[in-house]
Amino acid sequence: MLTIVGNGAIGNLLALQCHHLQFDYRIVVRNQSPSEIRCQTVHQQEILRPVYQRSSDTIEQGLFILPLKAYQIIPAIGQFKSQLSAEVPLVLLHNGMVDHAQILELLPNNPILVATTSYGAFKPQYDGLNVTGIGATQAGWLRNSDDNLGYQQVFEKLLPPCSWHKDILQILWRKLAVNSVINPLTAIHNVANGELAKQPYRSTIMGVTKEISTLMNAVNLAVTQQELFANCMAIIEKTAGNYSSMHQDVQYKRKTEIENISGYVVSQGKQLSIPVPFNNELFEQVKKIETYYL
Ligand code: KPL
Repeated sequence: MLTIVGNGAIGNLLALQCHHLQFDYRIVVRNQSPSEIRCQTVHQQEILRPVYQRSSDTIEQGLFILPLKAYQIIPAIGQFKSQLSAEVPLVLLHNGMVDHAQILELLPNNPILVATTSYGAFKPQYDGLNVTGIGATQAGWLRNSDDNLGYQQVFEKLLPPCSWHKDILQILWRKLAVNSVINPLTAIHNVANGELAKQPYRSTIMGVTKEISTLMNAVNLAVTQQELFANCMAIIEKTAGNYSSMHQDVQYKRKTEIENISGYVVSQGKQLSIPVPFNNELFEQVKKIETYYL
């Protein structure tokens, strides 16, 4: 049994995959949710009739997946903590960074898996799901227990191909660099990801990636600025036609994940006494945009 928290785009995509794989799943929701979801995947159109569960029931077994916005992760763990038995493995699936120390303290015994995916999905309307790109998933355990191989085999079928990493922090920081470049720049300039390949953005992308490589090296994560820069440019090219999640958040006047992306870089810069003016500037600009509508 898999429990999926919330019916965001990735939550619904996971439900659809469970349906295809004939995995027993529930989506935990607080509010009235659509009985049918019209799904447009890369290959076909289909109707998903999701299985829902009210948020008050106890969760005793199976993966407990949190495909949420980064700023919703810790409040959700606080909310479900008393309903989760200590053996239930959690899967944190989000953009940006969250405070892992706080999560490990909130849940002192549960196995915790962290994953990042490049699948593209959005909800064109309340009862719709558009899957815009088949991506790949990278995962690793923040806290493991000996008998989690079975869970690992289930998880890797959900958003394949899935690669496993002992040093998941390295992966999360590299994804953070991609998000720190693409998300704020596309939101501020109101452009699709591909526009960022143009010359005027180059010096900012160089600056943002230089600062993040310096921070990574300071916390003993081996990387070069050139690697981060090349990886960002490759993702810009690969997702050229897409609008980033932050661009969409701004367009629909929703809270963005800027605190967990550029904001995280800024807070690490302060903690390590490393100046991060490029990231700080992007952080301030997105915060300013948010103040117009939040
Ligand atoms: O993860 C993304 C996002 O939009 O949040 C990227 C990789 C930038 C793709 O758009």
